[in-house]
Amino acid sequence: MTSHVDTFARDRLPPPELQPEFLFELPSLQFPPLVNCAVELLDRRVLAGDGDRVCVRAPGGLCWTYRDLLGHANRIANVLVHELGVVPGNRVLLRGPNSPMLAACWFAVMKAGAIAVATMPLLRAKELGQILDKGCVTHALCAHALRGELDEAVATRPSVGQVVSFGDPSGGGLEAAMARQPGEFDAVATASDDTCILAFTSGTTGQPKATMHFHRDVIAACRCWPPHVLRPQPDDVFIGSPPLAFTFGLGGLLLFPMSVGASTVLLEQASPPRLLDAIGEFGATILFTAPTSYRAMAEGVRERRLGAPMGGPLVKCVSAGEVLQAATRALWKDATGIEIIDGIGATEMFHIFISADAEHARPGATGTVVPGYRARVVDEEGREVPVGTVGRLAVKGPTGCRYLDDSRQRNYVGDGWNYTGDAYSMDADGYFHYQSRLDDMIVSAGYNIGAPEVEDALMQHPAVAECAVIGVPDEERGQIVKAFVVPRPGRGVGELLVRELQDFVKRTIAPYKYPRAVEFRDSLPRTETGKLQRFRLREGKP
Ligand code: 3UK
Repeated sequence: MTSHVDTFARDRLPPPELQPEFLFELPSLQFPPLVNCAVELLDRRVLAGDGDRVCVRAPGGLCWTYRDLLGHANRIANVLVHELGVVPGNRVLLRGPNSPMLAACWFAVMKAGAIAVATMPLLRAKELGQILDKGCVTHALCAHALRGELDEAVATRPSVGQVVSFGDPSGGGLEAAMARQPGEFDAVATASDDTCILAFTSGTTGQPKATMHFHRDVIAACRCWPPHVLRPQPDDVFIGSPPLAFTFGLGGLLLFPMSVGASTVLLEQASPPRLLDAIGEFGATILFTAPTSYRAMAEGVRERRLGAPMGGPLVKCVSAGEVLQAATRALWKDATGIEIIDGIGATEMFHIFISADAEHARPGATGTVVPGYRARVVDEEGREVPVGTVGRLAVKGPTGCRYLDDSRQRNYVGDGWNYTGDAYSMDADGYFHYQSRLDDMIVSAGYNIGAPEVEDALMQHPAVAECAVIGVPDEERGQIVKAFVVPRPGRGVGELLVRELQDFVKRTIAPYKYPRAVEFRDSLPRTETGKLQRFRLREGKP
């Protein structure tokens, strides 16, 4: 059963034997054959009498209730179907910084039974072109200010039908079309296993992969980690930095707040100083951002009294996307009094599957498996390893990896398990301890050394603002540990500091892990989602 007239996505699902096993053991994960995630999150909220509650806010005074968001989404859905000819199953590219209009576009695509292909604002024509091709995109809705790179990519691709702008100061484009349309739209009765988003992996290497997620996956994500770990309340105010094009941001800043009738603040600009300002201005209670951003914000936070222990309303802080070093957790707690909720998620899994709330957080561990999921650590042959042993992380749950038409499906899924590519160990209490990406494991003179462990040690030194560790080829040892260090402002760099850092690491962790090479840098290469690109350092690129 499907609502899709355009069967592009269904025709490109991985074959059944290469799909992971899906688990629906929780009572809240029993899905009927027909489900539309927008109806669940938006229409039902208004029908249930919450239409006047604040849903989305943005700087400049913009404030939409759930009823407002539904009305805007309905008008856009009418534009898509009646003016742009979108049929269920078409791929609609979305491009814009986080904003209420982008959220309305996302819900419109869901209600029309189409497939949203949200893209990171920083992408250039070349990367957008890869996405247009891979997703065989048929239509696009794009923030006026970001048209340039998209137009360049579309110019050589006649298969992309219309591109419509929103936020055009001349008042034309999508808003004008919306004004011609009614504010009611009956959502397409999508199958629970109709694909509704293509999420491209933020990937630190190689050709982009498109992961496919169904309507039921979106709802499943809302019913696992949020109620069991985050436990948000209807009066919470969510805020944060990850783009809605990143499933971390889509869940944390749009779906999860709406799943409890809370409100969310969408910021076009969420650099650490702006995010700090906005937390205060909007009285945010729940924050989503990445470890680097917590480190940067910790500096400027003290005088602002943001966290509850300091008299501010902020109570919950979520970190994901990259390992949260014990040093960063301590820095943030020191500055705000708040214990960070760490969680590992992946685009392939949609959202977080191992995590711990503030009460159960343990420095140096990501957490325990989220209800609805199973996780284990296995060896090369897929056999579970003993407690305390490092191996490959394998997970399964209600969501899982489906790459669109991609031979790399075999690398991520085996025997029904999803392999995230991370080296982890599990302790006797069931806490999972991140070691490194499997390909960031350094083997030096026969020792296995996880890059993040050395980074964590370095980060505890007062002269270090940021750092990255890689293995570089070495005749004698196979590889040696090399550290790239961004010094704190005002720190003189030179041989003396190199020696000091090396001795410091030797005293902090096992001495054989110390960086034999140290190079100072002004900054480190990162993806738009804040992930360190160690491969770029390995390639010797700046
Ligand atoms: C790494 C972490 C240690 C890990 C994501 C939350 O990051 C997300 O998705 P991506 O596809 O990357 C997945 C990979 O990132 N990672 C993420 N979180 C942590 N490593 N500790 C963490 N807390 O290597 C993982 O395999 O970009 C995160 C929700 C949704 C997401 N898409």
